[in-house]
Amino acid sequence: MSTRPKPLVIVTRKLPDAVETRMMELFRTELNDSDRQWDRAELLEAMGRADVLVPTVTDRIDAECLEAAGPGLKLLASFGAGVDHIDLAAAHERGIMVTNTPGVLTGDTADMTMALILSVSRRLIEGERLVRTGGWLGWAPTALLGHRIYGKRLGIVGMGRIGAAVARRARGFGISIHYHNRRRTDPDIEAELEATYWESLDQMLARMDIVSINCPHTPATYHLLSRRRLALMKPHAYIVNTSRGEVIDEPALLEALLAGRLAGAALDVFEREPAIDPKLRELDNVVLLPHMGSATLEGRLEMGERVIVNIKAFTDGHRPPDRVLEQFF
Ligand code: 8YV
Repeated sequence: MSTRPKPLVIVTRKLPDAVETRMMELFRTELNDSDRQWDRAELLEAMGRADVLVPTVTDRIDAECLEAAGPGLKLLASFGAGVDHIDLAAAHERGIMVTNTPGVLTGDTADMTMALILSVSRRLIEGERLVRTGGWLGWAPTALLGHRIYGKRLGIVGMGRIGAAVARRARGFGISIHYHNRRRTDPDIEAELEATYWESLDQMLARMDIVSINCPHTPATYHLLSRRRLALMKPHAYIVNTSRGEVIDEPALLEALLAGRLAGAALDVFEREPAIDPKLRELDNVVLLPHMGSATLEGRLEMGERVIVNIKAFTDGHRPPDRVLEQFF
């Protein structure tokens, strides 16, 4: 029997019970039962003690935070696919590995993207609010008319795993697929999706009926949908974001919506979550969700499994499968 002490794994937020229980069995684990988001001092304190930290999107692990890492901290096993809350360069400089949970939230996030496309184009939230508030006086031929999505053009910004999953679903709704990506995607996938590649994002935006943001937030994609680019979109177009708020210049988007230069927006993510401009909340042609694109129990369990696999591989001296390499970002 090995007497090697188990590594101290500190989890910053409440995870599903099954995930936490397995972590307790495998590692020396500290949980956050209250799920209260830690303040900076609490996060730094945990960084100083942990061998492995399991952060989420709500923990900002920047260079200053990484300065507080104790000598034992060797792995940030993030619970989530996006890693823009972690300063990857600073982590790697300190010899701290970063892992994430890719793949397991692809379908759920793509489903939510379709739900948002339908919600904004078919005015679901407005209709629901009307019924719920008792304001519905009965059917009328011209009440709550939305727009048909069949036959429309969808421009996907970022054709990675989630972008392709959105495309597959959208095809089932009779939508034609267009995309912009740093690199043109595999010809087989392009053929399967009958997708049109646009090297120029500007050219694509000017021609789409619906635009879906599916790229990660990196220094290169910050405000990719800038004021100038939003102005290229057609006034009847909808924009949907299930990626990261920072990819869209949010004040510029609000201005475009207020000026009627866009038909609507459906947003699951925001630039300064959970803060949202009150003016955005007043608009009827905007659907607002609280960052719940991947929020299924099944997905959260699978994310937890990925985190455990990554920690276990690392502590057993193997290479964790979901290492995030700095050069990808
Ligand atoms: C997660 C997400 O819920 O994984 C991501 O990148 O944006 C979300 O779907 C969240 O990040 C968990 O940390």
